[in-house]
Amino acid sequence: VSKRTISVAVAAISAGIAGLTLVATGMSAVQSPSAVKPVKITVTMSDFKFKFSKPTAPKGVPIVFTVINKGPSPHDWDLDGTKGTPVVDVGKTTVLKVTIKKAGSYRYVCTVPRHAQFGMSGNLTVK
Ligand SMILES: [Cu+2]
Repeated sequence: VSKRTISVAVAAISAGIAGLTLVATGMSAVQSPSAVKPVKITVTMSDFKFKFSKPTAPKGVPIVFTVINKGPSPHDWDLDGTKGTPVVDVGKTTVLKVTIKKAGSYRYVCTVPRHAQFGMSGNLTVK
C-alpha cells in the first residue's frame, strides 16, 4: 500500500464524518419538541374493517398510530405498501410511527389473504 492510497482513504473517512454531522444536526432540528408535536391516531381492526379515531391525518408531522385488533382473527395494517404493522394477534395492540411528507390519499389494506376484499381496505387522507 502506497502512502498516496492511505491519504485518499483518510480524506474519504473525514468527508464521511462531516456528512454524518450535518445529517445529525438536521435531524435534531426537526425533532425539536417545541416545534413538532406528534399526533395520535387509533386504528381499530375487526372482522373485516378498519376504524380510525380521526378522519384525516396531518402531513409533515410525526403520527403515532396505535393499531388495536378487536376482531376474532389476526390482522395487519399496511399503509401504501411502504409502511405497516406486523400481523397483530387477537386482542393485541401495536404502534406504528410515521411522518408522511406529502398530502394525498394513501391506500391501506389488511394483507391477510382475502381480508381486503372482505372490506379491510380504504384510503387515508393526508392534508
Ligand atoms: Cu385482516
